[in-house]
Amino acid sequence: MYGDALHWDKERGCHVFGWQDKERGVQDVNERMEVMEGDITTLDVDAIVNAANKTLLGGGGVDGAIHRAAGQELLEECRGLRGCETGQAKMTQGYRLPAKHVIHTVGPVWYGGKRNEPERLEDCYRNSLQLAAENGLKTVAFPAISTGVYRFPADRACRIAVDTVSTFISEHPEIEKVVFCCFDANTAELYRKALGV
Ligand code: AR6
Repeated sequence: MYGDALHWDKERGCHVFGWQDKERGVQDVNERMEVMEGDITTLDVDAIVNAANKTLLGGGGVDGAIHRAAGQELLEECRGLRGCETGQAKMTQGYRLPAKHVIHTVGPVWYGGKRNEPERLEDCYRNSLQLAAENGLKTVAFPAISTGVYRFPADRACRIAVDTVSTFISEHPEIEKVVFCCFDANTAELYRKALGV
């Protein structure tokens, strides 16, 4: 049996992956994507992705939660990055987070879909994974970028996330696992629908 699902480690107080069958080799793309409901700051993965704003200096939602959990040093490193354009991604260390790195990406604000919002959202997922791959990272967790304060319709955003991630990882077997970490049951259900599980 393949026992690599995320589970809660009581002693460490974070979510970790279980045993992995190295003999199994490259897996099916669908098996390399996982939906979970919870707080992304609790995940022990190579990188969690932050749905940031262009300043990269923190904010509300998942951005606020990540900065609070990682501590002041994250903000200090972010200051040196001098912001980020919509659809682009930049990486920092994870500091006090169980995750080793944070990949900060800036999702598009939804203005009705006529300002290339879907393309910019695709860019967020692709550029974040590109950065992960370039740095030898194997496990990455995403929040539902742009679906909160930035108002991108969640069903469409989830489909874009799943399509873009599956295309990327099918071409990059070195990315072992991508987690879609949802803060609510409704979003998790939309991801399951998009994944057909
Ligand atoms: N773990 C996982 N998902 C979370 C968490 C968490 N701890 N907290 C919230 N979410 P949002 P956006 C979900 O608003 O729409 C910030 O102020 C949330 O339920 O965080 O890209 C930034 O600085 C929703 O499903 O990001 C920007 O200014 C998803 O994360 C702006 O918000 C994204 O919601 C970015 O807006």
